[in-house]
Amino acid sequence: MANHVDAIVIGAGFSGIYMTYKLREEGFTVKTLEKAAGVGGVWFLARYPGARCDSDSIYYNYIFSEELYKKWSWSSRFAAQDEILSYLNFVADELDVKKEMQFNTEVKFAIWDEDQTKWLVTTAQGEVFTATYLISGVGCLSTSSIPNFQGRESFKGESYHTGNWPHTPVDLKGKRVGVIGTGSSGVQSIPVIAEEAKEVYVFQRTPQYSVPTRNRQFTEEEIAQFKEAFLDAREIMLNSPSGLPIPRSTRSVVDTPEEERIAILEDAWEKGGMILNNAFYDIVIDPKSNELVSEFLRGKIREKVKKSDVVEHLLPYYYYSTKRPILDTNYHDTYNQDHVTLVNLRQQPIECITENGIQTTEKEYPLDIIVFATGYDAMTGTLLKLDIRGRNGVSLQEKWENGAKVETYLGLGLAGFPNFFTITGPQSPSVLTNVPTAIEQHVEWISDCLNYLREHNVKTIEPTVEAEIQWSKQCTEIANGTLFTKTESWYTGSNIDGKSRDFLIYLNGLDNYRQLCNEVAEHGYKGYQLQYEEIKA
Ligand code: N01
Repeated sequence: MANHVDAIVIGAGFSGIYMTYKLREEGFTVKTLEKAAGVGGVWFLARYPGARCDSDSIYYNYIFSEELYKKWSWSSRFAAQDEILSYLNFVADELDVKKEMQFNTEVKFAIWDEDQTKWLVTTAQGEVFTATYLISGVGCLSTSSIPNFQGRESFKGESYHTGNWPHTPVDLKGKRVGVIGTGSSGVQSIPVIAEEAKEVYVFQRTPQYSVPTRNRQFTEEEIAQFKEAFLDAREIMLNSPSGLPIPRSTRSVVDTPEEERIAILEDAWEKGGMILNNAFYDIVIDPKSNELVSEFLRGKIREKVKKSDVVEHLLPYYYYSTKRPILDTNYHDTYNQDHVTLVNLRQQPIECITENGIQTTEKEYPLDIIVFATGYDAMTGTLLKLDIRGRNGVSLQEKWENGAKVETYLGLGLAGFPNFFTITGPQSPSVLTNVPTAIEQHVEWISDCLNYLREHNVKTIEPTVEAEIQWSKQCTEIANGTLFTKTESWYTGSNIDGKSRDFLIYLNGLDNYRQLCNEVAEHGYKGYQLQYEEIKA
């Protein structure tokens, strides 16, 4: 049949590239449909000034192949967006997967055909494909969100979202630029925008803790050393909770004597990167521990910001690390510059966007450019937009009650949606790990699963309702034992107006999760129901 393949993969980012390769190598036919004009996923789209990875580059890559790893050399400790995009193109070319990919093709609708036991996939461009398996590689942060500011359309200047930045340079020179939002994207972009713009206005709702990246260029010798140490580093990454070569910490903040605690925090601060938030095991568990670390980080902000009337507005008081930890280069120092103005939205909320700029309850800020660094409809946003319908035509929106009741099994599959898999889906470790490592684990598990189905003449696989309920309950219980659920963040869905609050990340670590997934497979896909092909006599 025309346009029929064994598997359709949605998205050509980190997930889609590896999934496509893996299945093709296992002898399955694959078609990968990607909305954008090239590979890269979020790294194709988020081209804002200062966009940079905040996992160490030497770990923010595929580790399944030593040969592939050794062919690529990162230029600096934290790679910029264009280098990561080049890397993903390099991998896609090395693995020769672009021939399985169709770009500028947006999946709009997918429905399970009960009679044919196939997925029927329709694109916005009007093409129809069928596939035995449907695999989502859409990522957790791929639907950018602009809050519904009144009057947004009336603004006469330019406006951009960090997650959907133009492919041609935006000229900021001599311009008055307003940035709304101080998450990772805002914090990375504000110092870079301030280097060029004439005036910068930062519209901040919640101040942020931040740790320096300590980014620097690598030397030839260092690159050679990383490559030499690859196998050892990979071993630790595969067995660590974060997917980084940082073993699980056994140290408690409160139980560590003050002098030693400060020395550990200072050392992590000097080293930069994600070391600090991984230095103790109880930062997101014990409020007292959290407060000690939070106060340490507030102290750093007080040291950096010289303007006494500004610094108080920049001090965060939420539990550190319960919003995604942020790394920065010169973020807080930027407020020492006279052309940078902090607007505290807790004191003067945005009333509307006008023709000329942003109107708060206190005044109008005239602007030439507005940058929306307002984040993403994370975890479920993109999946819910796709219009996926399982058995009996039931949509994902209906199953998940429009986000009010999200349940999955292992973040990998859904009851009522046969032969459907979600790479880094809700309730898997996903964004609380080094994401490429989590992606590899899912891709390999899915690929093994499809091999098993082929070898055992299994027609369909889907989680049982009971397994899904148990898994979801377990994820919620683990999350409720932490401070994560006590903070408003995109982790909990509270960044999107009207979105239900839920914590959709499995928090017991990638190491434990990997083991659980392996056990499920070893026990003949425990928690799934399998429907076998009828063998004709
Ligand atoms: O988005 P965010 P992001 N009025 O949701 C504010 C990944 N990432 O794009 O905190 C005013 O974190 C909102 O305020 P508040 C990374 O996982 C990775 O920055 O809700 N303000 C917040 O300040 C990251 O965590 C890299 O009070 C409003 C900001 O907008 C994730 O993407 C780089 C508002 C949104 O922050 C998302 O980061 C960049 C409103 N109505 C991103 N609504 C790497 O380096 C929202 N805000 C790998």
